[in-house]
Amino acid sequence: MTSLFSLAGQTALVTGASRGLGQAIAVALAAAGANVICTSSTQEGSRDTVAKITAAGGNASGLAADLSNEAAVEQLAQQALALGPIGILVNCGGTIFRAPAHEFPMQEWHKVMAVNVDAAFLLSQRLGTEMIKRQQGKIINIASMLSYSGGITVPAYTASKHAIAGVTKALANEWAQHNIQVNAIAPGYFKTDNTAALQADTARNAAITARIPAARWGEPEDLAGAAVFLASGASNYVNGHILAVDGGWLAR
Ligand code: GCO
Ligand code: CA
Repeated sequence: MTSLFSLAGQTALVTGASRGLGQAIAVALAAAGANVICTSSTQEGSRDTVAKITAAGGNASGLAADLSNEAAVEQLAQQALALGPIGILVNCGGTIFRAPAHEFPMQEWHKVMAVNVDAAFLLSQRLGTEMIKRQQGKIINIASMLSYSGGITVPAYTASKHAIAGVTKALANEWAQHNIQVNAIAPGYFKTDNTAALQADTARNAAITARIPAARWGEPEDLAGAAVFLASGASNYVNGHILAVDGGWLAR
């Protein structure tokens, strides 16, 4: 059973690995035996994550790319592929911008879509092409509770998270025949930088906590099991699924 979940001998690329959910996922995949390429927007970004993995006896390295820049994403894909076959891609890098819809700046709209959707699609396409040649691969996208509902003053983020859920299913449909499993994790409300504004807002914090059946916010480590499952052979017949890890939020 342990071997079913083992990632030994695999290389994983995790975007947004400098902190928060991406860091926890990178650490979890490394603990399951993967060699993890941690990417972040700056050179220093993934240092902390690489150090954590190395200190725990795992293997990791870092690459930098601004996911809002298509040419940089293309370059990241080529740099990563030059390091050897990549069997696992986790598209975790994301951004959020908060403003009411009637005054939402289009520049921010395009940036959110570029990072949360375009970069994930382009990396999936480039790494997926190599996975098709090897007839093996795992792609994990990070969806959201806002893949299901509209959110409050985060229209671009909501659009991007509905879109990434669709991309997950579209790629799963095309690539399942190549033994590539494309799935997503939909985190509930987690204590990360993304939700800092919500945690700090006493009323919203209380409202959010009140509707989580588990009665607490998620900690990044709560994603470890789902990430390892979807990256491993244990999920070889799971395709196009969006796995909510939300303390029951969607069930309420
Ligand atoms: C919000 C939050 C969400 C969370 C998360 C929920 O404004 O409602 O920031 O976007 O970050 O994605 O799953
Ligand atoms: Ca937004």
